Amino acid sequence: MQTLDLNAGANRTSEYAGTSLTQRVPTLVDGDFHLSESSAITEYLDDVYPGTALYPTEPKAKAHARQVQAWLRSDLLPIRQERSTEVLFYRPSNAPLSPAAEQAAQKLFKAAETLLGQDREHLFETWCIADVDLALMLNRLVLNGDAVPTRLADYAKRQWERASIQTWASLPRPPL
Ligand SMILES: N[C@@H](CCC(=O)N[C@@H](CS)C(=O)NCC(=O)O)C(=O)O
Repeated sequence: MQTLDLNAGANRTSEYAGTSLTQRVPTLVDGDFHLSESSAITEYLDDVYPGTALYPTEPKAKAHARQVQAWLRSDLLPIRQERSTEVLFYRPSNAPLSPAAEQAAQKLFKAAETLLGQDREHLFETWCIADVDLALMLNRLVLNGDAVPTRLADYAKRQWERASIQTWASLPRPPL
């Protein structure tokens, strides 16, 4: 695995452009095959490599997992803006949530509660990559100290304890 310093523009070099159509991270390099866009990467890895399944195999559950991922990446913009990933990797924000972000948070909680019910450990029968997306969105709030229903905060914290997530979360990062 190779990390890039985005603040230093390492993704805008011609060398990186040669491997990444989008010049964004993440990009997978698998031999002479190059692929950007995280959902495309996880679907490719699931199709090609054995090991821990990233998506449910049952078609309807798989479609719902993709639905969760696509929704979280295209909606809830005020949360993504006001609780950026700096909250996850560097430090909390001390600005209160705007009314628009509060509204987005309520929408997120309602959807997460519907998906998880009262007692589910994961979104589907077993862990899948959409659990990471949902936990990441919730943790923008949880790790910042914003109010999150206990059931959802517990789910997000548990998901964050997963070894692979901890490996990723504790990668060295350049100072801000
Ligand atoms: N839709 C893309 C988004 C990727 C993305 O936003 N990457 C950011 C870092 S989290 C990035 O590379 N930013 C640098 C830039 O756009 O110049 C995906 O899911 O992979």
